[in-house]
Amino acid sequence: MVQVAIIMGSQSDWPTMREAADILDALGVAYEARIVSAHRTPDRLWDFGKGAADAGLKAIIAGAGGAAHLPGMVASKTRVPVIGVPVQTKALSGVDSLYSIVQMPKGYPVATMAIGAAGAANAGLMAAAILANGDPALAARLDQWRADLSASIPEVPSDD
Ligand code: RP5
Repeated sequence: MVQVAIIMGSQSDWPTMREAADILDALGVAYEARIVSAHRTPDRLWDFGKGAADAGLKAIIAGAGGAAHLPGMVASKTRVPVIGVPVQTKALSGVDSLYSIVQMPKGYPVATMAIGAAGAANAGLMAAAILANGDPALAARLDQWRADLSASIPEVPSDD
């Protein structure tokens, strides 16, 4: 069963959100990716949020840019943990997206990542970490991924 959904406000968000998908692929975590816009497809958003828990989702990664209402609106419709990714915008460099996602009112949390590609990759890791709590094999793969990253960091800077 697919336990992670990656949703985004627009096709234009996919190059960023693919970073989350790549991490989940690397860790062997199945996911579904869908375009669900808070403004352009509000009915799709409502239906997705309403059905998320019954569909068996354990984490939702939601990325949007600008007036980035998608993560917060999904969080208002489901208790499934929502991980928000502020997509970097041209006009305001993603600060608009960050503020739109991070300032949720008490009661409806969104776990907000950094702006852009790093935030999307970390969203994938966060979703994997949530699933790893109940999946020892995934926990081992995530531990190995972290150890590999650590081992890849040189101790001495290079001029090359
Ligand atoms: C938001 O508006 C989307 O999440 C996207 O980041 C931004 C721009 O969308 P497009 O005009 O590129 O479709 O809803």
